[in-house]
Formats: sequence, structure tokens, C-alpha cells
Amino acid sequence: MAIIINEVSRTFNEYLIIPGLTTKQHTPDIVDMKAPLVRFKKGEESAITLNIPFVSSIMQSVSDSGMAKALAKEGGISFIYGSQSIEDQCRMVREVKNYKAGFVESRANITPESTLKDVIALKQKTGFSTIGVTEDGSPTGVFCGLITGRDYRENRDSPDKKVKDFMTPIDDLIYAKNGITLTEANDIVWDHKLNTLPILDEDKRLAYFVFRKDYDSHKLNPNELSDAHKRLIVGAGINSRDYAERVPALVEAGVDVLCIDSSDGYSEWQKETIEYIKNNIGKNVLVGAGNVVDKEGFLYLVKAGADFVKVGVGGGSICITREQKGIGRGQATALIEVAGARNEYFKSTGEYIPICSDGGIVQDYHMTLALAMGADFLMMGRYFARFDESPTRKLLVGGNYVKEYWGEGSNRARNWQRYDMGDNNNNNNSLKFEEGVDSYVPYAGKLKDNLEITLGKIKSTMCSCGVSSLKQLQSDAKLTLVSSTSIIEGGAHDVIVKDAKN
Ligand code: RVP
Repeated sequence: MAIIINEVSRTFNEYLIIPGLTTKQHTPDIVDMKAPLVRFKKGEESAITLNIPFVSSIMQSVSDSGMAKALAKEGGISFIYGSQSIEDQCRMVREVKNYKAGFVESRANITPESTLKDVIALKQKTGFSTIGVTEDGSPTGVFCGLITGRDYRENRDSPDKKVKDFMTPIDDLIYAKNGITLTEANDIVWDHKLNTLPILDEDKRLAYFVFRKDYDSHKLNPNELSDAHKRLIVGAGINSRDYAERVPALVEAGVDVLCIDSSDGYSEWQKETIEYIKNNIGKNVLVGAGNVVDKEGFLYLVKAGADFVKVGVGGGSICITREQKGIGRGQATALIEVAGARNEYFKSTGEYIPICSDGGIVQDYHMTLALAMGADFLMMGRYFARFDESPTRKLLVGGNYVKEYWGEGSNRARNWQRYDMGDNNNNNNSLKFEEGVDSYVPYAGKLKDNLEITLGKIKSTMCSCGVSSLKQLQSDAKLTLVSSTSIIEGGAHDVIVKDAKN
């Protein structure tokens, strides 16, 4: 007979937090949300410390370079999805690493021989009114001049007028050399009352623009997560099939951390992948593994050399693995067991292996619960998919704005490597059955605005618990199981709510 675990498998919704003593010093502004990302020895520090304990899911519909830049600016990390060609994934990683706050690559460009008609069409297509004029019309071509709304009169000038005849030519512009700092660039912008400062390479090729209107926004990212060279930090998902080619390419592209992406990580495939990376590519290449839901799975990956371990099978909002295969475990129960194993391991070896709770977060308070249950950081898909910065389309469906969100195990993603069980006959590289769905999520606006509210709630709860760091939350929070009746008590009840939306 199979081993039967009698403990019920529970989800976040079945728990609440009991407030602790809030002293006068416990105010949200002193709450520290820093979290270790990768393994470290007692007395040492993790090679990467997150400024907020959030990472975005390794999914086509969540983590591309746009999401990675936005999240790193707020102190978290995106793991750029691996279900794409090595070349495309590396290009995304490079885009994040080459991003320099305040230095913007020109997104609307034209040649000197183009016409006013072309300029107007480009403006309509891109929405940008500042246009770079380069010899070949590329964003990094030899710079000839600039066009802004002040250079032409749309209704008066001939549509056939050549760009070279109405642009502001390079000789009449103030520009700066690539390599200057943002502070220096901003000083030039202010001293000369410019709106746009072109930054050129030594051979006069356009590298970036620095805009006056962006000046304030650079100061708004105090949590930005960057490396020693002030480049944003970025992660990438890998699989246990093509790692020998993919990993060196990603490392070369500048990736900071990798994570093996699989719905069931307690496997020899993951062990082999980690060992290969550490032995053949580099001991310092950081690689997380998972997902697991119990102590055995955690210890197996830790012993294989994983730098962090991801917890969760079947709890993702788009995930139907439990229905299809019958494997999984309630996210809260899985997390509590793995956190216990992590603490025991730390006690006996002096090595701390961060754990990541992956999937199943619906309410903001679920995040606080997961952190209190021992997660060092959280991976979320649905949460981030709702924002402007996710790579999917925003659509109007039934009168409401939504964003598309599909699982990596859906036919749409065709990420067969994530669900591969090492079947050598799988020559057509296909999914045998779906483990995820294609869906919509309610559109929620900008990542930054939403994160501010979410973090505000978490910090406020932490103050209610009388703690000011995530470590303290883990050790001091008191959680309680709730009955289904008390869950009803937690919402508005026995009243007629006037406006159900608020
Ligand atoms: P959620 O945040 O609840 O939307 O869950 C996201 C997580 O779901 C991902 O990080 C991943 O672990 C898992 N996932 C992704 N695709 C699928 C699937 O198709 N089943 N599941």
C-alpha cells in the first residue's frame, strides 16, 4: 500500500496572521524587505540580495526584457522565459544588461532622404515625437540630426519636403560622448535648457538620448537592483535538455542567475543539469532548481548543488497539473515542510539555501503568509501578467480591459521541455497533454503603482506583527488555521454593499 500522509494539504487561504505587539517604533518606513536569493554560509552574505522579495515567473506571458527592466528597477528580478530560441533569450538578457537608466535607445528613426510624410507616419506608428535622423535610419546609425515637433508645420509644409531640409542638423545641436554619467548628461541638459541630449559614439553613431522629462523618474527607483557596474540584474530560465549550449550563451550575454524550469523538479535530470553547469561552465554560475513540495525533494536538489530551491506543484493559477496527473500539494503545506527542512539543513551544515514559493498567490496577504511560512522570496505569474509591462496584448473583453495570460504547459506555449519526462521517443518535441490553460487576467495598470500598494499592505501587516524584517516575520509571526465559516466572516457580510467594486 502507498504511504498515506494524513496531514491535510492546505492553501494560503486557509490561514490568517495573528497580530503581535506593535511598538511605537514599528512603522512601515522602517520595514526592511531585503531577501537572500542564493545560498550562503553562516556569517556570509548571499551573492545577490533582492530589495523586494519578488521574482516574476519563467513564462512567455510574463517575463521578457520589458518586465525584467521594470521589476529590477523596483528591486526584484525577472527570469526571462526559456521556451524560445537561445539566440532570442540571450538578446533579451543583453537588452536588460545594456539598459542604462536615463539613457534611452532611440525608438523612432529616419533617414535624411525621407520626407515629411514619412515623419508623420512614423510619429503616428510609434507615438514618439522626437525622431533621430541617421544615415541608414537605424537606431545606431551615423547621426545626422534631430526632428521634433518644432521643426515642421504639419498643415503648412509640403509632405514631400525632405528630412535633411527641415531637421535640426548635428552641427546646430549640443550632444555628448557615450560614456558620460547620467549626472553629467543631466547637467548638460539643464545648463543648456535642452529637451533632448543625443549621446554619440566616437564615430558619431547614435547611442542614446537623454530626455529632460525623464529627469525625475530616475530618482524614483531607490530600490533598483543592479550589479557592480550599475547594470540591472536579470535572471533566465533554462531546461534540462539543451543546457550545454544555452547556459554558456546566457552567461556570455551577462545573465546574473539561472533557474531550471520544470513542473516537477525532483528528478535526476535536474541533478545532472546542475552538476554539469557547476563542473563544466563555472562554479560561480548561480542556478536555482525545482519545483519540489517536500523535504526529500528539497534535500536532493540542495545536495546536487542548487543555489535556491523553488517550491510548488500544481498551485499556479493557470496550472491544471493536479487535474491531469494527480501530482501536487497544497502550497502552504508544501512551503511549511520545505522551510522546516531548509532551517534544519542550515542548523546542521551552516549553509542557508533560500526557498522560493512559486504560484498560487491570489491576494496580497497571501504574500505575507508565504513569507511568514518561511519563503525567502516569491515567484508570481498572474500578479505580474496584469501589468502594462508584461509582454502580452491588452484587450477589451466584455467591457473590461484584460491581459492575456497562458501557462507554459498550454498548447499555446508549447514548452515541452518543462514537462518532459526524459522520453527518448519524444522526437517530435511535443506536449502529450496540456498542463496549463490559456486565459485572461484583469488589466491592472502600471507595475510600479501596483507594487507600491502591495508592498504597503505587506509592510503594514508586518507592523501589526511587531516585526521589521522578513527574517523576523519568519521567526515571530503567529499563524492560525481558519474554518470555512470564518473565511466568510473575513469579507463584508450581512450588509448590502453599495458599490461592489470598492
Ligand atoms: P501564478 O502566480 O499562480 O499565476 O502561478 C505561476 C506559476 O505557475 C509559474 O511560476 C509556474 O511555476 C507555474 N506554471 C507556469 N505554467 C504553468 C502551466 O502551464 N501549468 N504552470
